[in-house]
Amino acid sequence: LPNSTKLAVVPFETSENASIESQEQGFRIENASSGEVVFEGTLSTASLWAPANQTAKLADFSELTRPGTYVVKVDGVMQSPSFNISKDGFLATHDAALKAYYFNRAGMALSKEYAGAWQRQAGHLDTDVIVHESAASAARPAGTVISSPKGWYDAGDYNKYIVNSGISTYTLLLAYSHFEDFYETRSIDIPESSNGVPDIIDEIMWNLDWMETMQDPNDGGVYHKLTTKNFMSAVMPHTLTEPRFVVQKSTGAALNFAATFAMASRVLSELPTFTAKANEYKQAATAAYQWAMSHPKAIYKQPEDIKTGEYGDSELKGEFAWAAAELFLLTKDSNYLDNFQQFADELTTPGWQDTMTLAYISLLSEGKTVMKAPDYDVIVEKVLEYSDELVGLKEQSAYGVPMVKSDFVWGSNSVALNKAFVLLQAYRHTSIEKYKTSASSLIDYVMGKNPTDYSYITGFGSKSPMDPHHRVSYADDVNDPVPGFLVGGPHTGEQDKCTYEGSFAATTFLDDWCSYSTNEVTINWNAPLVYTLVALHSMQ
Ligand code: G3I
Ligand code: 9MR
Repeated sequence: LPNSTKLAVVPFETSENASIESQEQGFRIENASSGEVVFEGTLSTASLWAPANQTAKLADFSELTRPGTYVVKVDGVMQSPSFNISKDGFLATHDAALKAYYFNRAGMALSKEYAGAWQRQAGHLDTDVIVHESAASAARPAGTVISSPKGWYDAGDYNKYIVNSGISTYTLLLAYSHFEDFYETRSIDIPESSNGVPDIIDEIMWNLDWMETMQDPNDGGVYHKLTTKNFMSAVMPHTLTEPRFVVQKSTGAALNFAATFAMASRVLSELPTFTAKANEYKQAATAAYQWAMSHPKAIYKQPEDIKTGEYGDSELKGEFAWAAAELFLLTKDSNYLDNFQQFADELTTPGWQDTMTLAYISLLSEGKTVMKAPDYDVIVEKVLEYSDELVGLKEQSAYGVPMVKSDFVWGSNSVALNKAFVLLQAYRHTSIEKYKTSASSLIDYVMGKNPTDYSYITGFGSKSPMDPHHRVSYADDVNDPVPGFLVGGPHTGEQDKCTYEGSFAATTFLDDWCSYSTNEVTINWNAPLVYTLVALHSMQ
């Protein structure tokens, strides 16, 4: 973006470039087509970025604000691919990141009109889903058939999981609620685009409709997931007919559900078309919360015959805090605020397993008028304290990015973007530039300013994943993967036993179907991508 901080990372081997290191090294920015030099500067001193075990210098060309297409050059060392400076630079990526949810819809045929080359038949209608014995109750004994259609496929696999559906849907709802004006008119070209409802809400409804069916109306409990017994092979969804099950009601699922539906009720109550839904969701959220309070230790335990994604979590303080905070904001009932305060703890980077910070984010955004000043001040203080910690990490980083070794877990790219997500809350609240700058360093990172040179978003950038672990992308006959998906990113776990080239935290990445630990996609990783892009675009 024209006014953003602009940094290029110039990596080099100390031994090979000894002469370069000993002198002040210049860089320049050239117009990509004419070669005209539009900016000249000096590289920073070299330092080590531990996650990649790489020595790097930074080229700061923030002062260049003129829109255009450019390259960075350092004589004898490197020339970058071309890149644009443009006020609309993030729009196409944003739209694709949101549309990725449409591409992952279960139970719907994707027509050529909206899906283009990635058109496909409907898969998994999920109108006959079996209650697994782990989920049996008096009202719904094992083998009972329920209908649980729609929703988004989780990821590269075709199952649907409540726990990470919660944070995904929440983050998109927050994007809508913070940038309503943008979404009022923004079309991503989906079948509902002309129905008078913002497209992001239409897309969210596709998943909420599914999630709602995962609640047992008899007791308010929520099934952990809807799944086949095993992961299926990589074929198109409509060819698969193996039975699907709803599995065990869990405390984690109930709380994620309660938080998401409380938030959805609050946001939708402001849209006239959704008055009835908003009321329905309020009941659903309340019932799920009550179920969780009376079943606080129903930790999900994978039944022996179920082998798909576990999303297991035994530490649920953050989930309790988040659900309580959302129910407080919805109902203004101070008992919920007391519950939040009872569970409240330190902030961490949000993720499907770590939802504590989501409670703070919602309270920061909506709590000012309904909380006592000292209580609200604590929320502000905590968010800023955590954000300052991230800014500090960025300032110490040779890559100019608040990512340290321990951030490189399965889904490291979503760690990066969820950090951006938190930093953007600090920026919205204070308008202090350093928070936005740090957030934008993280979008730069996933878009290619990283040691693999990959833009980790399918379809975007000069080098982006071509073989993500995404069954549709693998099985269809289109060369390009379905666009707009953030892949998981590097880490050294190697759970899939593929052969990796890089061997450090930030370099162990493989653009191959084989690599589900670094090159899969999932709905909860795309959500902070959508949020970060719309936020940086709108707040530039
Ligand atoms: O949280 C711990 C951290 O404390 C510890 O230091 C670190 C060291 O390894 O591990 C962290 O836990 C990791 C956890 O993700 C949280 O990030 C686990 O090692 C890691 O194995 C785990 O990976 C999860 C993976 O499933 C395997 O269970 C991913 O988060 C999760 O996104 C992924 O989800 C899968 C679904 O199961 C199936 N569908 C696709 C989806 C995406 O790949
Ligand atoms: O495709 C599965 C992916 O969605 C999961 O994230 C991953 C880890 O749970 O597992 C993948 O499935 C693999 C399975 O675990 C082992 N056999 C190979 C499967 C991939 O083809």
